[in-house]
Amino acid sequence: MTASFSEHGDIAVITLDNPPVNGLGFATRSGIVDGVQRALDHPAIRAIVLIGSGKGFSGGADIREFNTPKALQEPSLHTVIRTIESCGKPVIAAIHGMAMGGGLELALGCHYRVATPAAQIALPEVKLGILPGAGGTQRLPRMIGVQRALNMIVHGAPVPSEQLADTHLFDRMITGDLLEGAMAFAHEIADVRPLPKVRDHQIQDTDATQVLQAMREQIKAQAQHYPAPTKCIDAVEAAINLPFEDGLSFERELFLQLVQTTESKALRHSFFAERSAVKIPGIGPDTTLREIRAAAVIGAGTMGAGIAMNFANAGIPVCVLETAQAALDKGLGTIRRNYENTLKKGRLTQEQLDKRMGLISTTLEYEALSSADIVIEAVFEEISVKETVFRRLDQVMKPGAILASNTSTLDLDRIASFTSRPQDVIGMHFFSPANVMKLLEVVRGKATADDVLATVMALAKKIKKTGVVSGVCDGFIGNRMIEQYLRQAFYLLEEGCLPAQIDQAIENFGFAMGPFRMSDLAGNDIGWHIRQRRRVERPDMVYSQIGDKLCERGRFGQKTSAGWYDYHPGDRTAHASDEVNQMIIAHAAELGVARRAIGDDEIVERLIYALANEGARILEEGIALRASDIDLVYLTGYGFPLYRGGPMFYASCVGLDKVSAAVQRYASGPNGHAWHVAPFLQKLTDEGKSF
Ligand code: T1G
Repeated sequence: MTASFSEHGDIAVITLDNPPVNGLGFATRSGIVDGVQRALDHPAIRAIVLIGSGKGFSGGADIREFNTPKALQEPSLHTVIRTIESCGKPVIAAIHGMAMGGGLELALGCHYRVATPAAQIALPEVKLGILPGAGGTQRLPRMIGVQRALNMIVHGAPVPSEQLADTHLFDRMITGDLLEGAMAFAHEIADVRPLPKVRDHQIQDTDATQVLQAMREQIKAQAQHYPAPTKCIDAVEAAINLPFEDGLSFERELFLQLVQTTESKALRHSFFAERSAVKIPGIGPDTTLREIRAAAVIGAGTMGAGIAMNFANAGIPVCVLETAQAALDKGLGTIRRNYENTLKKGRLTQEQLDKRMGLISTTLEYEALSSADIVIEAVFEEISVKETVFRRLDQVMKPGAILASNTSTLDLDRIASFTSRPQDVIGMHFFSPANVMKLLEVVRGKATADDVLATVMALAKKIKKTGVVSGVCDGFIGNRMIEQYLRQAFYLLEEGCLPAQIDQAIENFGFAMGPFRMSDLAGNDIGWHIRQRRRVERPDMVYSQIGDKLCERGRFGQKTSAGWYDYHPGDRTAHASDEVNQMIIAHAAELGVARRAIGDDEIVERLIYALANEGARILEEGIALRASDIDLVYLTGYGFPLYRGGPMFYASCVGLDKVSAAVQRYASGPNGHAWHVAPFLQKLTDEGKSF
């Protein structure tokens, strides 16, 4: 049973015991109701304490049950709360660790609440695209006031229990043993009648209308793509204006609307995707990890400097090596400037800045790195340069040190072969700017040892990165897919579009940045070099020449104040370029292509299905462990809109039959040679499945 019953003299104790977070799944809900009934039937019992074992009180409803019959199977959370609230004996919620979502709503149904300090109190449902659906929007404002309740419900952020000690939410803060404190409190109130019910509290706030209006203003921007925040406000408004039961019904109605939305399903998908990514088949969570006490970075360029900051931010000493003092000074200057910008924004104190700078040392000598537990190479993307570096590292690094490469396109197995210890070699592909972008592709070589992989995945979490395991292939997961996306973008220019139209269509879809603004930011010459290499290595990968023509004019993007767009110095605003537009039209004429008007729908289909189709190949080759890992790469590294869940989730929502039919259609259209339905996509389509 995931909710146990025990008697301590005249006090009954119901203990939630459903690891890892006491999710209020069906069995737990049943256990609570049974426990309350047992306490009621037992004449000697005078009060009931409800307490959580393990991490905390409860992390809320069991999200895994959502959109399944179990979620609503009686006793529903509503029934549990009603049973407690109408119980003839006092029920005290004893909270430690966390009381979140349905967990907090369960506590709000109790007659009393006691808590230890530093317990995380939250109604985070809005972050899953829903709202508190078991009375939280009706009861919390009655306990802590409209403004504070609205902030917690609309933003979903946790508040430490001691910050709520001044409200009616907690009847007592317990600093000693929680269970003892709760039972002592139970004896004090055992005979108090009438039993206090949160629903009987009146909302006193005289400024409630202004507070609600101000919050509606505040969330206007996100309201366009996320329906939940607005409905959170509507539910709190009902708590102010409607009788309690009516407010409860209204909240329930809104919850049932939201839980069916694609946005909510996408947000829940992302929640679990982040937690699944750390699971590697065949490598258990009890794998012994290598100790990472000190790190080293080879290269103090943009990437190397950013990578070093990640370690300093996590409190790990890091030594940066360069070939010349000037390069070191420049790199350290970049790091200091980045920290000072954060300081100016008030997100860093001077003391923190000094501490972090103090953790970063520099050297010109490889020997100085020998005691580091991990070294990450971030030098020029040229295999001969990598070879020199890794042969040198193999000579100086201590046995057991992890040798990581930040390469984004080169063969990691080949890099590993430059050392005598390929089992210690791994890829850590950061995304620029490395100190900002959350995504870290962790590239597992053929020889990479399991404990090295597990260590780097744990290190990713420690340096606040979202680690996703990738196998070795050209472009790993993200860049391999983005290449098909860009191929389509170039072909669309030939066939009738202009950069601004394509970018606008993709930004309306929800990407932070369309392909051409993104390429101008990253540098068009990067893709240019890759295409030149590709022409030799992968003759099957035929591109439109339009991108090369752009680069032949030296239009590399923002760094040359001219790319697909024109830029004014010091201003990142992209201005449509007549020169480029004329170049595109002339290029199509040279090819004899009759340009045509192309709708935004086709633009979005061709770019996003190109991602999903290549993602299907990456799955069938085992480069990615699961489709949600691919989604995570796009959600955390490429600005894919969170409310659409990632390219694979989005394709599944559209329906793989529609996606594969569209791919077939494009395969018989202009530049159809670039389209081949991935066998795995076809297989899932034939079986009526999704990713
Ligand atoms: N349901 C199911 N599984 C959950 C879960 C939940 N609510 N919360 C966490 N897990 C799993 C998670 O997938 C992972 O599983 C493990 O627990 C540890 O999680 C009616 C309907 C509570 C702060 O949104 O914020 O109540 O990968 O790694 O870092 O209004 O989990 O190990 O197999 O995150 O210590 C509202 C979501 C639900 C809270 C703990 N509640 N969870 O953080 O551990 S909706 C939430 C969290 C609701 C009612 C509505 C965090 C945490 P695995 P973890 P952690």
